[in-house]
Amino acid sequence: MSRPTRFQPAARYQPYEGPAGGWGALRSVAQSWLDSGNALKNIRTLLKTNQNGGFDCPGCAWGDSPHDDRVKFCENGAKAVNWEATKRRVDAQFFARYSVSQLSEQSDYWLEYQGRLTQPMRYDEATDHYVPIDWDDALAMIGAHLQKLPSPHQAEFYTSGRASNEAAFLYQLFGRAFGTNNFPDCSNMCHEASGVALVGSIGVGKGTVTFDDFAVSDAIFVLGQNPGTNHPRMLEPLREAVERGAQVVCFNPLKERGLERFQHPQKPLEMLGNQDAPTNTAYFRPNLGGDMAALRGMAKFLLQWEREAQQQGSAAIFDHAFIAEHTRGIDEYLNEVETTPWALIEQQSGLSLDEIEQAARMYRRADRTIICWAMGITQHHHSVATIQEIANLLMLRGNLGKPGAGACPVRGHSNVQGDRTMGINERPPQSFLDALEQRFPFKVPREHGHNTVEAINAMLAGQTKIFIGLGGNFAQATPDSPRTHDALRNCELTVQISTKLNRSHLTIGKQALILPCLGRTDIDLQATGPQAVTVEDSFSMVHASWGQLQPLSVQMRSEPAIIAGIAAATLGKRPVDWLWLVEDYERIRDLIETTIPEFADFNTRLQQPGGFYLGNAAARRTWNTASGHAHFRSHPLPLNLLPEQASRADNVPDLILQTLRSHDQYNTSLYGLNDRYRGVKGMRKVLFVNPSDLERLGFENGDVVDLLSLWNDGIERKVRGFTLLAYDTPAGQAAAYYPEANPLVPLESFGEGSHTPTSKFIAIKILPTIDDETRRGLIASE
Ligand SMILES: Nc1nc2c(c(=O)[nH]1)N[C@H]1C(S)=C(S)[C@@H](COP(=O)(O)OP(=O)(O)OC[C@H]3O[C@@H](n4cnc5c(=O)[nH]c(N)nc54)[C@H](O)[C@@H]3O)O[C@H]1N2
Ligand SMILES: Nc1nc2c(c(=O)[nH]1)N[C@H]1C(S)=C(S)[C@@H](COP(=O)(O)OP(=O)(O)OC[C@H]3O[C@@H](n4cnc5c(=O)[nH]c(N)nc54)[C@H](O)[C@@H]3O)O[C@H]1N2
Ligand SMILES: [Mo]
Repeated sequence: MSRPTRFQPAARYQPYEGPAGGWGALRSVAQSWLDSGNALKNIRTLLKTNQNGGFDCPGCAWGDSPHDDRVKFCENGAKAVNWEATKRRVDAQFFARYSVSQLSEQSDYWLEYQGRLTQPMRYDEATDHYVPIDWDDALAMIGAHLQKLPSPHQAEFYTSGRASNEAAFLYQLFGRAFGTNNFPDCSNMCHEASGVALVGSIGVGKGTVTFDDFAVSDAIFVLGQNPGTNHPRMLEPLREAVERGAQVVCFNPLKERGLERFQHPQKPLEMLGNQDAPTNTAYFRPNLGGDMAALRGMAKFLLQWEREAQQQGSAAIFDHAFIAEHTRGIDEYLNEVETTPWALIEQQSGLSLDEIEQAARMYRRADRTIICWAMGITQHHHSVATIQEIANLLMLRGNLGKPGAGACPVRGHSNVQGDRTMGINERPPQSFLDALEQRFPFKVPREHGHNTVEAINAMLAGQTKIFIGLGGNFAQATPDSPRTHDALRNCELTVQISTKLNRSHLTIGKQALILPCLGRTDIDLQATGPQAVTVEDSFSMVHASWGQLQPLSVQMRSEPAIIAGIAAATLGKRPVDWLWLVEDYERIRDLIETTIPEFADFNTRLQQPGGFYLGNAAARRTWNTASGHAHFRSHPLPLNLLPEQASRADNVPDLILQTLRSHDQYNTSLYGLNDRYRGVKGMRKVLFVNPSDLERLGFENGDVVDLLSLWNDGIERKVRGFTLLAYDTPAGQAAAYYPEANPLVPLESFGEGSHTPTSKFIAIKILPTIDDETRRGLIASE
């Protein structure tokens, strides 16, 4: 055996017994400091995370209390900062050393670990290397390609959710002035269903709660979310809620450690005493996709108790005043609840009626309830219906628009919510387009643009010729990886505006450019001095972010400067003087202020410590729906969660698979190969399986297998060499890491009304891995 290395470490699987946070978190932060090669500088930088005058954490979109100045970073925020603020450089020498084919052989972890992209590069087909290109030439090349397109709809403008408000606003203005609404974004794969569902139910596609609501809530439900890894700063409010006697009720097929116990790494006494505290009061483990059935069951209990209360003349369960004044559609909904059979609810949810009743009792007991959710809810076929069921449940007891209550889709990327507010949206509301048209002298395109799945299809079909990525890793984050890779390769030109090297720089069109940009931690110096950018968190708080570190190279440019450069090279000074705008970002904010009403007095309000609240009409009980009311939306429970294309009499799935994040990753960026709370070290190609399933399928813990996804379209979707790990997951429900399992997600398998790939529900078969030698032997002997 060869000696273990950083990129091929020794693998180990051993259950983790500790709490979330704690010493393990401190050790891991220390390791990431050391790994960054910038330890001293980064410690000072970290203390500026989420502070006034500091920068917004490039990690998740959880908000902070605007009232205190405690330390506001967590283990994974620290890892995100150290990952970005590395000293290592991917420069011209690096690209001279490795050809694109050679780089393609490397793992995603290796690629990002190499460091920050420091100068613009152009792909040279003759040598298969990236070679340096001047900024002016690179921008001119993009402009020339865009100008040559027969139709503006042949370009895709992708955005990942780290882009600042300023960058996002310029980007959409440019794309629309160019003539298209083709703005696929990471949100299409993330919380799209939340936006669609909430707009339909309450007229606003955002969460209605703010940070302060958590402190006065009687019950907090956490559905389909793993905050211990993905939103660690949420653990503190959960723990505080438990301490003051509120209910914290979790729905998750897996026992996630962060939702069980938390030791605060920034509280020395607690650390010394090795104390921890619980983060839940009840934990239910539904089947994948079973939440809507569980919520429907809760509604059925509430309805039963409401009837009993009416008969006995006791206090009502429903908030009749709220329902009468603010809502429509209750009768239809209650009929639907009534006719949903208990047997279907039990079978689909995977929970017993006792458990559902217990959850319903907790909900009933609370005067103020918040329901939080994330990817375990949004990445299913019936996500829009499930989220509307969440809204229905909230409305039954008037849990919208009062302190301590409301809907809380916990967003992913740090500014994914802000990007949508700025108009990164392939189907923007007409009011937004009207406002643009009033403010700017050009005809705003009105036809819907492409979302992520549609963009991939358009590239596959050869309709789209140019792909521009404002951040992200389109090649790896998207479903059906081999097909997505083909789609990118089908383009004439692919352009990636990025901080770090990833597979999207290696999966390219006939021509390709890498444009290196500044990240959140970097000082952004423009003609008038250092600039702040702004972001919006999950609670609709907008605040400024000031970079702290000297950029690694003078050749890196800010995202707004790059977009302005592309726009100027394509459109000249139409409809604005792009280059003048980026001399001072206050000028961009003035434009935002005059286009988006919530941003009145933007530059002035930004001075407030902690930023300012954008407001949320639904939280004020103003319903921006056609009827002016909130709506109960009635959906029948799906009879069968398995889509038709995945069920064939002769080919029933072995397991249903969800794809999720390890503790050492930020989406496709891998900070390491461990998943501490799940006990996994040095491995990522693993499949977590219930021991009874292993037995049923004739495998053992540790066996290496191939995974095949079931979808009747003649395309083979397979990943090879996954290690089976016996794990505490409900029978029939397996889990694997994203992005390794993405080749299994069919492009055609997406949410109804959301188009979000169903990354949490994939029907699979398990086959013993047969190496290529044996396979060839088998074929030869047949
Ligand atoms: N450190 C770190 N932070 C991050 C990210 C990261 O990768 N790393 N990513 C960011 C982004 S973009 C996002 S969107 C968020 C993602 O945050 P999460 O949504 O927490 O991310 P996932 O790892 O996809 O976890 C999904 C959780 O839902 C559960 N689950 C899966 N299917 C179901 C289901 O059908 N029902 C229920 N009830 N539960 C289910 C899984 O067991 C798992 O606990 O985090 C953001 N923050
Ligand atoms: N199977 C499966 N697939 C999924 C998911 C899942 O749960 N399962 N989750 C989905 C979700 S929720 C999301 S949000 C998407 C994420 O999709 P993306 O947002 O496209 O992917 P990331 O991995 O976050 O992108 C990482 C890259 O962004 C670049 N980057 C980092 N910071 C910056 C910056 O400040 N500026 C710029 N310009 N570039 C930067 C770096 O080059 C880095 O390599 O993936 C989705 N895909
Ligand atoms: Mo996300």
